Amino acid sequence: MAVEASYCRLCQASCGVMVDVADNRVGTILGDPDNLLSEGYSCPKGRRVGDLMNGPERLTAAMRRLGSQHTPIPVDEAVSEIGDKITRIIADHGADSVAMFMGTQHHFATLTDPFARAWFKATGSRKLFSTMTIDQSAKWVATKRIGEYLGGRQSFSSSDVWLLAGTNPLVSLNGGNGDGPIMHNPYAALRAARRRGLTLIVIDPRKTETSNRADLHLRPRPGTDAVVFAGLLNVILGEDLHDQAFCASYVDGIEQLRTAVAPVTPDFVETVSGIGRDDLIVAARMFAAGPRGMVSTGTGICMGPHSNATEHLATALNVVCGRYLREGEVAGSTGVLGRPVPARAAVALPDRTWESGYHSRSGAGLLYGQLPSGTLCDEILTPGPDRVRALIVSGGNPMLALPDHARVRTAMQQLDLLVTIDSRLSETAELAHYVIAPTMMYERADNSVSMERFFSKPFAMQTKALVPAPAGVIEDWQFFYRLARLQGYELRVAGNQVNMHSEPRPEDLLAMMASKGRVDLADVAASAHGVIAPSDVSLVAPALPDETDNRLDILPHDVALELNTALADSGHSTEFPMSLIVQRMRELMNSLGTAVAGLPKYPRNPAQMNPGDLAALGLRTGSGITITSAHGSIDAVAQADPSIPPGVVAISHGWSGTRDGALGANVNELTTTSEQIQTINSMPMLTSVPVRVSGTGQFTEPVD
Ligand SMILES: Nc1nc2c(c(=O)[nH]1)N[C@H]1C(S)=C(S)[C@@H](COP(=O)(O)OP(=O)(O)OC[C@H]3O[C@@H](n4cnc5c(=O)[nH]c(N)nc54)[C@H](O)[C@@H]3O)O[C@H]1N2
Ligand SMILES: Nc1nc2c(c(=O)[nH]1)N[C@H]1C(S)=C(S)[C@@H](COP(=O)(O)OP(=O)(O)OC[C@H]3O[C@@H](n4cnc5c(=O)[nH]c(N)nc54)[C@H](O)[C@@H]3O)O[C@H]1N2
Ligand code: SF4
Ligand SMILES: [Mo]
Repeated sequence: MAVEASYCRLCQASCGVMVDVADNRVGTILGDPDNLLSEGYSCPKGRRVGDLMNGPERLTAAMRRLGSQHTPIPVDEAVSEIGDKITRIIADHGADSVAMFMGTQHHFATLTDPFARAWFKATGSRKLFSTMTIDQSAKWVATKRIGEYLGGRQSFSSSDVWLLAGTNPLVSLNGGNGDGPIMHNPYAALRAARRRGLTLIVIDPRKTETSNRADLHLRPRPGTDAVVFAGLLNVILGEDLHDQAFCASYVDGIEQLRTAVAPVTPDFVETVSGIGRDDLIVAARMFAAGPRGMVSTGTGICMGPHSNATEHLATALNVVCGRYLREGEVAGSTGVLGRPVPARAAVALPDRTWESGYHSRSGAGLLYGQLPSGTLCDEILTPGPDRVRALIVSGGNPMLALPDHARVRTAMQQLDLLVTIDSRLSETAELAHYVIAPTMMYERADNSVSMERFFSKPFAMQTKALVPAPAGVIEDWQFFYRLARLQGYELRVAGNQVNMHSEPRPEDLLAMMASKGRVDLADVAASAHGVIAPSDVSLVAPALPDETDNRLDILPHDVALELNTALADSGHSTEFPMSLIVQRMRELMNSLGTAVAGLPKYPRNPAQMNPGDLAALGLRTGSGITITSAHGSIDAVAQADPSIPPGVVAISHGWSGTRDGALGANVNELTTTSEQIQTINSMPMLTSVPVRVSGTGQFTEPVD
C-alpha cells in the first residue's frame, strides 16, 4: 500500500489530502497536515470520496437508455450517436435548440469548463445555463448594476470586522467574493482571526456553527434581510459613519441612498425583522468602525425574497464604508498559476448586459453570457421554432436542483436528446438518453489554476492521477473534445488552437492552462503539499485617464423600486404561517452522497423545527410531518432543534422524494418559478418559503 498526497476536488476548498492506495483503489482519505493551504483540515464528505468512487453507485461505463432501461455502451459509440443527433437537431431547428447546463461538479476539474464552453460556443447556441442562476447570481446582478471597483476588496486576513449574512462557511466552505474567505482550515482560520482581534457579526435566523463564534449574532425573521441591510445603511449614513473620501471619489447616488433608507429606522427594522433596535445600531457602528473588513453573503441572502435588492444593499454597505484597496496599497495576490489581474483604483461602469443584445424566448437577456436557469423549463416547454430540444448536463443534477420538480420532470421528458455526464445514475441520468461516465477526482491529474481566485493565500497545487480509471470512462473534457471533433469544430482554449487531429494529453493541457502565472508548474508538481508563491508586492495602480470620471452607481432606478417593494412586503401569510429555510448538510454535497451508507448522519433529510413549535403540534423528533406550500406538499421526518427559531422549518435540498425509501423529501416540490421571481436573473425564492406544517400520525424511531 502507498500513501499519496493529492487534493480533494469535491468542493471549492481544494483541501490537501493523504490517500491510501492499494490494488489500484482509493482507500482511506485523511487531511494532509503538511498541505500549505488547508493545514490538515478535511471534511466528512471529502474523506468518503473513496466510497463514491468504489461504491455500488459508481458508473464505470457510458449508458444508453431504451425505454426506462439503461444499458452500457462503448463510450465512443455513445459520443458518435450524440454527435449525429446534435448535428441533425441543429440542421433542422437551428443552434439555439441546443442548450447546456453546467452544474457544481463542472467546475472542479480544471479542463472541463474551458472545453465544455469551447464546444458550446462552436455550436452557435446562446442557451447556456448554470447553477449560478439558482444560487448566488444576485452577486452578478449587483456588480452589473453598481459597477465594479477594480482595485480589489479588503481581505479577511487583514480585517478588523467581518459581517457574514446568510452563510455558514464552517459547514459550507462558501467562497465569499474572493476576499480570502473562511474556507481553508476554517475553524482554525476563524479562531486565529478572532485571537488577533477580528470582530465577527453574523446575520442568520438559525444558531449555526459560525454564529456560535460571533461577537454579535443578529437573528432576523427569514426573508427580511433587505430591511435589515437598509436599516444598517440608515444608521451608518444617518450618523455619517461612512467613508466620505471614498464616496466622493468613486460613488454616485449617496444622497439618494440616504433618502431611500431614511424611513428604515431601527424601530422599523425591529418591527419587520424582530432584530432589537439597539442590536441593529450596535452592529452598524461595529461594522462602520472597522476600519477594515467586509460584508460577505451566501445563499440565505441570495435565495430569499427580494434577493437582488438585498444583495445590492449588502454590497452598498461595503461601498459606502470604502472597503476596497486604494491606489498605492499592496494589491491582492493574483496570478499564481493563472494570468495576473492588474489592480487599479478605478471603476468599471455598470454594463447591464441583459438590457441589450440577445433575448431568449422567455424575455431573458444575458448575464455573464448565460440565461437564467429559472427559465430553462420554459425554454424546453414553450412551443416555437427555437425551443430547446437537446440538453447537455455537465456535472449537475437539475432534476433535484431546479424548482417546481414536477415541471422539471415534464421538461426533461419532452427533450429529443438529454445527455448527462455523471459518475452515477442521478435522478437526471435516469431520464437521460445517454449518460457519459467520467473519471473521478483521484483518477485524473489536475492543478489548482481554476480555483486560485478563491484561495486565502497565493497557493498552487498539482496532482497526478493516483489510480487508473475504469476502462469505460473518459475525462469530462474528452467528451466535449471528441464531440467537437465529430461535429467538425475547431476549438480554441485559453487563447490556443487545440489540435483536433490528435487528442492532446491532459498533462499538456493542464500545463497550458497554468502557464500564465508567476510560479513554474514544474516546481509546483515537485511539491507534494503545494507551494506558496513568493510574495508579490505589486501596488494598486492609478486609474487610466479615461476612467477617472467613472463612478459606482449606488442606487439605480430599478433598485430603488425593488427596495420600495421589499419595504412594503410584510411577508406574512395566515394560510402558510411558517417559513421554510435553506441550509447545507455537512456530510453531503448537494445531491451527492445521500446514498452512501453511513455518510449522512440520518438516512433522510430531517425537517428541523423549534422544540416549542413541535410540542405545540403534539409532535416530537421522529414524527412524520407534511410540509405544504402554495405550490406543493412533501412528507418529511421532524427533528426538534433548539437552534431553529420559532416559526421556521430548516431542511436541505438535494434529496429525492422517490428514491432510497420514502424518507427523503425533495424541497423543490414546494418551490416554483412562476411566482416571486426576480427580474434580470429569474431567481426563484428558495428560502423563506411560506409553508404550513401538520403531523401525519407516522413515527420513525430517531437515529443518533
Ligand atoms: N430548494 C433548493 N434548491 C436548490 C438549492 C437550495 O439551497 N434549495 N441550492 C441550489 C444550488 S446553490 C446549487 S449549486 C444547485 C446544485 O445543483 P447541481 O450542481 O445541479 O447538483 P449536484 O447535486 O451538485 O450535482 C452534481 C452532479 O455531479 C456528479 N459528479 C460527481 N463527480 C463528478 C465528476 O467528476 N464529473 C461529472 N461530470 N459529474 C460528477 C454528481 O454525481 C452529481 O449528480 O442546487 C440548487 N437548488
Ligand atoms: N457541506 C456542504 N458544503 C457545501 C454544499 C453542500 O451541499 N454541503 N454546497 C455548496 C454550494 S453549491 C453552495 S452554493 C454553498 C452555499 O454556502 P452557504 O450559503 O454558506 O450555505 P449554508 O451553509 O446553507 O448557509 C446558508 C445560511 O443561510 C441561513 N439562512 C436561511 N434563510 C435565511 C434568511 O432568510 N436570511 C438570513 N440572513 N439567513 C438565512 C441558513 O440558516 C444558513 O445558515 O455551499 C457549498 N458547500
Ligand atoms: S471541504 Fe471537504 S469536500 Fe471540500 S475540498 Fe475539503 S475535504 Fe473536499
Ligand atoms: Mo451552489
